Amino acid sequence: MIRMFSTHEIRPQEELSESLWDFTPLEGEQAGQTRKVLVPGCWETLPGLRSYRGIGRYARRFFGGGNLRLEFKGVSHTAKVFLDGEQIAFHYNAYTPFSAVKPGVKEGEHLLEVIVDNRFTPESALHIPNDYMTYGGITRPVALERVGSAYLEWAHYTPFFRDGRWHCRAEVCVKGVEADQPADVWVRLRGKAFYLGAAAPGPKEEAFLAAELDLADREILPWSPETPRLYRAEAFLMRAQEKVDDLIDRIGFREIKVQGDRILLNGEALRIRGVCRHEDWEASGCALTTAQMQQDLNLLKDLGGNSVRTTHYPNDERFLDLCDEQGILVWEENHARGLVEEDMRNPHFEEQCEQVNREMVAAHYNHPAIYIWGILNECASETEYGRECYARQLHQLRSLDQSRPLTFATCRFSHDRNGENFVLNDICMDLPDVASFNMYPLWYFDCDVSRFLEQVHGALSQTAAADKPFLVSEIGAGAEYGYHADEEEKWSEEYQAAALERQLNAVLSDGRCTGVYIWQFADVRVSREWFGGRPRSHNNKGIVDEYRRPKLAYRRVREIFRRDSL
Ligand code: ADA
Repeated sequence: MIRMFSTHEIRPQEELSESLWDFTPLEGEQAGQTRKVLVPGCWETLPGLRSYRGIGRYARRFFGGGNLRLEFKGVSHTAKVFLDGEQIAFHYNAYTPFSAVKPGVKEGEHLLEVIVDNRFTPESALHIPNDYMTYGGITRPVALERVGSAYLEWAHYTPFFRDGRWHCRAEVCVKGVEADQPADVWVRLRGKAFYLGAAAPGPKEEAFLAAELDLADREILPWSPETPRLYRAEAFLMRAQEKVDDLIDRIGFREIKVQGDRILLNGEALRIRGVCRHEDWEASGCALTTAQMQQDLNLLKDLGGNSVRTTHYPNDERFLDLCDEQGILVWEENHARGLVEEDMRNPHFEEQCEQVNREMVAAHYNHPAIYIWGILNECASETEYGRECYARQLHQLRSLDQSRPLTFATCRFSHDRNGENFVLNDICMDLPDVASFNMYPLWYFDCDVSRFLEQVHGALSQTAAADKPFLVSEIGAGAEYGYHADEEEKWSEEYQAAALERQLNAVLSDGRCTGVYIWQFADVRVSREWFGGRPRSHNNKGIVDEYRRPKLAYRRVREIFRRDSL
């Protein structure tokens, strides 16, 4: 399944995933040995390859012809795509989609090959050894499409409320494949068709059209977490009175605004009870099935939670679709975790971040569930060079999307071992719309949580973020599933449950706080190469383990979140 709904009725689309491909590791003990594997998937789930970091070749045949467009929703982490032996695409980064078009392909059987690389090399600035796994493989769906002389690359919809009613601005990108007569560009929303104009982009060129859609005579129900109403929005191209291409999406009418220290959704202040979540399950690596995604959301809802932070990268679109449908608010962030200045000075860093930001917004713009974009989790926001990077990326995101606030999760502060004498070292607090802090009182240091929050607020009040909304973007403690001991003993389920109880009670009773994200939802594998490693090679701060078995903390969080939601 590529999305939770069909994105085309006119453009022929076939899913090439949910099928067997030939997979061959090209290095290591199994080099050259080919076997059948299911795509999407991670090679770490295959016997003998649990720790394989290297290059692999995926191949399958398909029938087709004409102007072919291949869309990969995610390959981890570098992909070279070959059609009948000719390279047609190169893409870096596991977490954003990419596509390739090959015009004039002869009807018949063709060979598609993808060379996938998950090694940590100097060319890779964002995938580095880290506190989560960079898996290997074609980890998200693959679609094969047939397009005409031009096709719809994307269509973005921005709902806004003005003069007592809903409006929507549509912006469409048409991409050219072959020279042709202009095509008429239309959008249909709430049963009304709107003409945007004619487009005739040359081969590989793009044409942009935009219009404000007058919906005055249509009933529009807003999208909210309680009533997540979605409407179908259909962009299409016409030639000689005939539809020749289409792109279907779903939108929700809602506006996000920052007012004083609150984040408002359609005028109502948000209260976040969230979890930080990696795309990671023991049996699947990062290539989750739709059922696993929904299982995570079932647990979140059972907890009384209302939000997910997509730590630390853009997520699979099916997951975002599920959040749209169920009113789960999403903090989606670009891909970067814990980079110090030296990492950020990697000559590829800037260009690779710029690309993730661009691809993330282009692909996920229409999801009403996404209420905020985040960048650069715990990177060097305490240095002048880091500040330049933060400023540049926030500027880029603002130019791509003016409809959502921006934030980043910082940990650039220092304090004593007991959490006293807090000093804020972050020099970027003037840049985001929302100030977000990752903090670990009762885990990495011992301190009364409310006392620690007081110190954070005290330091923030001296900065340009004094009156901005404030989020605790991470808080939590570790526990090994099944390890029971005294409540005072770290790594026991008892300790984690008691720590989270104290942490959450303090944060949720702090009137200045818009909400909290627990670090983290589930235990995840960490890359072996990441400095000292972690017990079991997992980050064990999940309130469920990697099989989704609840720890004691789960029940405690459930009581607190449920009480808070009343
Ligand atoms: C950081 C980081 C997370 C994780 C966490 C931890 O705040 O953002 O990715 O590493 O710490 O478990 O220490």
